Amino acid sequence: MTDETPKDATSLRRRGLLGGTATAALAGIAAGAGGTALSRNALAASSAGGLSAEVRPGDLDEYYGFSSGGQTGEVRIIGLPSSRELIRIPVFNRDAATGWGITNESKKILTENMLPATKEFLAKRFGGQNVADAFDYHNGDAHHPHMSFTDGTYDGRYIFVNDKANCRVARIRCDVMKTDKIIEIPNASDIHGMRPQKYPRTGYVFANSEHVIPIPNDGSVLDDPKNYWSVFTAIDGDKMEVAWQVLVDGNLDNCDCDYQGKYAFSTCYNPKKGVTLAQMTDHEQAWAVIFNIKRIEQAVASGDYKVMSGVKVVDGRHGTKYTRYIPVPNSPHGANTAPDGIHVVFNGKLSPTVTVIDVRRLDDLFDDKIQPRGAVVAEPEVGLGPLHTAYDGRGNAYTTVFIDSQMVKWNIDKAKRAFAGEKVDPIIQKIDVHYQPGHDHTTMGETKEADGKWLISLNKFSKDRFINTGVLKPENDQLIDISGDEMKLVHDGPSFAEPHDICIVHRSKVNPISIWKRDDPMWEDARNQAKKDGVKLEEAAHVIRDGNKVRVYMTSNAPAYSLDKFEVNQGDEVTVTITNMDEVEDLTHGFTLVRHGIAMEIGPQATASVTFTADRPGVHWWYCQWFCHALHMEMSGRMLVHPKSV
Ligand code: RUQ
Ligand code: CUA
Repeated sequence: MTDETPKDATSLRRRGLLGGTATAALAGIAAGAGGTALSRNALAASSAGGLSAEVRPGDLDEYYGFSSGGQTGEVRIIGLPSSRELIRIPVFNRDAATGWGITNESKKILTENMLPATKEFLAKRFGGQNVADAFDYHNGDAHHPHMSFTDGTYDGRYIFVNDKANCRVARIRCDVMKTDKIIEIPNASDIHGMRPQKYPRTGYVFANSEHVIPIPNDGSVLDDPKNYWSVFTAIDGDKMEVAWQVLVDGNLDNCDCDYQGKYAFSTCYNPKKGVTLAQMTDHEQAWAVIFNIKRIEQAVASGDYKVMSGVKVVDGRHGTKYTRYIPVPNSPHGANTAPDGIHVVFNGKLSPTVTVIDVRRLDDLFDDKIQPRGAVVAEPEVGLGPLHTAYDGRGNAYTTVFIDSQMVKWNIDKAKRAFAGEKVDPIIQKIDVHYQPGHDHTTMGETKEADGKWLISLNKFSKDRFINTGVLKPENDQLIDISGDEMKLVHDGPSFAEPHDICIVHRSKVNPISIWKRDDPMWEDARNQAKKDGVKLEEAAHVIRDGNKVRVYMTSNAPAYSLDKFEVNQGDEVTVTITNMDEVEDLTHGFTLVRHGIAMEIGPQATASVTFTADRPGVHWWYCQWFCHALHMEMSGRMLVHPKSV
C-alpha cells in the first residue's frame, strides 16, 4: 500500500483527478490543505488501479469512523482510510483523562435518567447519599453506534449507541463530540440491536431487548420461562425518552428500518423461549419480526396499550395487527437495509443463508394478502456463519461469514433471479479475513448515499496478525478496497476490546467546533449556582462558604489558575468549578487533585466542576494534567485542609 508513484508523474496525477477520486481531492482543498493535498490525494488514489489507504503526514482522512468500544463502554473516532484512532469519547465507562464519571457534569448525564429502582439499588451499594460516591454503573458494553438521519442520510447531529450490559442508550453530540444524554430502558433484560429512524428523520431510535425476562421483573415470576418476554423499544431521539414499547415473542437480536418511515425490522432467535443453550438452538426456524410503525402509533394514540414501568407497551406478539413474523432459518443475527431502499437482508448465523425481503411487499403482508414468506425474494447460500451485510450502492452485498472467516461479495439481483429458479450464481468473490469477522461496514453504506469505496471487516480474532501482546490480543479491523470489480485487502488495524460496529460517515457531514460556546448547556448547573453565589465564571477567583459546603471558583489561563491556594476544613463538602478562559484551539487544561481520585478536562472556554469531601487534613496539591504551556509543570496550586479540632 505504499505509494511509490513519483511526485512529478503529472499524467498519473491527472488521471487520478479525472477518475472516481475527484471527491477525495476536492475534500482536500475544502480542508484548507490547498494544492499540495490535491495532488497528493490524487496520486495516492491512482496507485495500482485501486484506492490507496495512505494518508500522508499533514493530509486528512476522508471519513469519520464512529467505532463502538464494546466492553470498554466508550466510542472511538477512527480516521478512514488511514485507520488511525483519532480520539475516544467516554460514554458508559469512567475515563481518567477527561474525568468522565468524576465531574459533576458527567455524573449528572450518567445518572439523571436512570430508573428509580436502579438509583435505589446503586445508592445502597455505593453507600447512601454521599456525593463523593458515584451512583452510576461502572461498566458498559457499547455495541451499535449510529448517526442520526435526515431524509435517508446522515445529518451530523448525533451518534446514538446502546449499552447491552446495563440496558442503556446514549446520545453523543457531534458538535462537540461529547455524550449529552444517557437513558435506561425499562422492561428490558439487555439492549442489543439499535438503529435510528432513517426517514423522514431521527425521530425514533429503535432498540431491541435481547434476553426474555418476566415483566415486571420484581421476583413475582422466577423460573417460569413461558412468562418471559422481550420488548422492542422506540426512543424519542430528540427528547431522549421512551416513546413506546412492543411486547414480542422470542429474543430480539439486531434491528434496522426502512427508507420510507413505515417499518422497522428485527431478527428474532430463540422462538421457543429456551433458557439453556440446548433449548435456544432446538428449532429449525426463527423469525424476522416486522413492526408496523403507523399501526403502533395509532395503538398508542387510541389507548390499545398497557402501562408497564411507566411506559406504554403495545402487544405485538403473534397474531396481533402490529407485527408480522417472517419465518427465516434458525438463529438469524444481523438485519441490514440496502441503500436501494427496497431490500433488507437478515443474516442466517446458524444457517449458511441470508434471507432477503422486499419492503414493497410489506403493505400486502400486513393486509394479509400474502403469507409471511411471500415477502422473501432471495435466500442465497453465502457460507458458514453469516453475521452482517454491507452494501456498495451498486447492487452488491458483502456478508461476513464468521465460521469460514471470509468476506463474501454477492449480487442482490442475481440472488433474486436464482431464488426465482434461474441458473445463476449470485456469489461474485470470497476473500479470507483474519479472523472470524462480525460486523462489516462500507463508506456511507447504511445510507442512501452509499459510495462503494471502502469496506471494513471487524474481526473478532487477530491471532498471528500482530506482534504478540500476550494472552489478550487485539481485534483486527481490516480495510478492503471495494471500488473496483474485486475486493482488495489493504490494511490490518488492531483495536482494543471490542468494537462491534462502526458507522462510517463522509467528513462533509460532520462539523464539530474547536472552542466551546460559553453558554453551552453542559455546565448549566454550574452557571446557575455561580449566579446564586454572585460569581461571574469568566472572572472567578472566589471561595464561598455555605455551612459545611465550600464552593471554589477559579479560571485557568495558561499557565496559571486564578487561585493558587484555597483553605477548607476537614469534612467540608468542596465543589471546585473552573472556567478555562483560553480561547486557543486545542488548549485544554485540567485539574487533578492529588490523593483524591479527582481529574477533569477543561476545554477552551469550557466550565467543569467536581464535588468531593475534604476528608484528609494537610496540604494537597492540584495540578494541570493536560500539557498546555512551557510552564505546564508549574500550573498548580494547594488545597490546605485544616484538621477537625478534637
Ligand atoms: S452484534 S457480531 Cu452486538 Cu452487532 Cu453482530
Ligand atoms: Cu494547563 Cu497544563
